[in-house]
Amino acid sequence: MPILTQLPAWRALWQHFSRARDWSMRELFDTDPQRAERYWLEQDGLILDYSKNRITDQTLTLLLQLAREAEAPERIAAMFRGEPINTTEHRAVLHVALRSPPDAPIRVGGEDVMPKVTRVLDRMARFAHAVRSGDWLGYTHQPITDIVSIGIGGSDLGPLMVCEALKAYAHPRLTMHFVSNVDSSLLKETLKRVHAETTLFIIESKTFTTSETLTNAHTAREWFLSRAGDAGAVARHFVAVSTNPKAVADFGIDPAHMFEFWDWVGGRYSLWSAIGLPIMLCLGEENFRALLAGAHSMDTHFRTAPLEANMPVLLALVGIWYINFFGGGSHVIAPYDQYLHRFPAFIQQLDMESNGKQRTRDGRLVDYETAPIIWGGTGINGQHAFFQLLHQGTHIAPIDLIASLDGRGSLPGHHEILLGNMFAQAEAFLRGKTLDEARAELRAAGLDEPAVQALAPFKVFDGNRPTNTLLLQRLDPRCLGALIALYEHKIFVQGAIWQINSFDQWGVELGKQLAHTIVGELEGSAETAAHDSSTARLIALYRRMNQEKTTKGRGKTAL
Ligand code: G6Q
Repeated sequence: MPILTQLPAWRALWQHFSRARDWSMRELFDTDPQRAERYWLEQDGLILDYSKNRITDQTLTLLLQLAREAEAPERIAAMFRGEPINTTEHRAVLHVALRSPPDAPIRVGGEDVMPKVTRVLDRMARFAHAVRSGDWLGYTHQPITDIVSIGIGGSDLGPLMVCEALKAYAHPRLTMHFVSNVDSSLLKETLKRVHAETTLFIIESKTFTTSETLTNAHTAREWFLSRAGDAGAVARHFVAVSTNPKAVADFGIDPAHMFEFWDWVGGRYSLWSAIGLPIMLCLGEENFRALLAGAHSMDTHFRTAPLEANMPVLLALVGIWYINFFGGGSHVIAPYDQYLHRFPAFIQQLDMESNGKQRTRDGRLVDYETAPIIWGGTGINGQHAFFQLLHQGTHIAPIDLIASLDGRGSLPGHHEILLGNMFAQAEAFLRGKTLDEARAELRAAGLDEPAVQALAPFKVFDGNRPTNTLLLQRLDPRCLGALIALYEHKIFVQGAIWQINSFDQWGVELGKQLAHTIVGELEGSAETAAHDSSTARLIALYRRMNQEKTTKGRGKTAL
């Protein structure tokens, strides 16, 4: 495997950076009228304007050379061939198979996985149709009105984000609820709003061993049984999505009511699999298939387009330019669309869990930055909050501004204000405001000269702050599918260049192990293990408090 920092392109980029660090984007635009046209790409209903970055043609040439020397194209091909590129878990990485047409075989260890992908998708569609049409009845023969999805992390964020993003397409009778946090307040508040007779619970867990999900699922089942009074009714109200049929059966769900997926689907890449069942229930088969089709179209573009016209590759490379050369440690996702309000959280997991690593695939410690810190929120709200730092803070974070062009579903006048703000912000991040401009503005506002001189420095904006503008033709299932796949592949290309495995998550596994020991100690069922003095004190405090509560008769409440 090549060593990244010894690649000729890496070294050439450092030399190039010694000049590029002082470039002004204002000047780059002033001296190159074709810039916006050149750094513009349209694909699968998405438009990417990446002109407001501190790049030139030469920067891009060198970054593309870096991608080739780091063997990113070989990694991309290996993923699509179904090779076990998740090396620490010895697994293929084939979320792309889940949205692939059924007639093109994709093999994992010699087996064509497409027949089973198609089989599960068809089962999901039949089930979704039965629930949505009202044919699927609860134990008192009433149609389902509420769906409670219980899962966490990758088994929650994707379906939640998509159901929110495509709410405009939701079934009018079905209300979606997502329970992830084991803090019982979330489940309690959810159960207050639903009725056992008309609620369907979907237990979503790849492993079916995750304690948060199983605890919530057990509590939900107790709540249900306390109302239905008949264990036979569970079958009409609980289904599972998992790769682990034995654990599902042990929980008490008939495997006939389990929707399967496979170990070559990573949790954070699983919304396209049976984990997307809440999405299919909410939006219907046709819209779910449109979501898959949009993603597949982006997959085909990613696999076949030349690197220099490849949207995920270009986004990845521009990101690398800041992370590794300018030293930008964070990246902002700012959708100007309320329906996309969970998109930043979804991308946060996708990126930080995939590329938050410090060892290369062959076990060496990296000596360069990897995943940035991903953060953000809806852009228009952000303008009234964290954008201050983005304009005048000391920390420079590239920003993805995302919106849909089509304002037809919007109330009169709203969409223009929304997009007007987004375009204006992008322009302000690019141009900034010089001291002279600030002074002129204050004079024009009628301030006297001493006041102008005193205030003007505070009104200076450096500008030169990078943004990508990403426009969706409209926020529909197809465009959203393409948008999600765009980020999945961008993240993969960055991981490939950094020589890391983007598909394991040992940091997440650690949390699962650590909690296991201490939970036993808090419950009082296990002896206290050797801990540092701070942890031991916290455990002791909890135990003492908990004993006091029980003595005073203020123990745990039932639902
Ligand atoms: C995703 C992660 C993680 C995982 C959850 C839930 O890529 O591995 O977020 O999805 O920990 O795991 P289960 O689906 O096994 O319950």
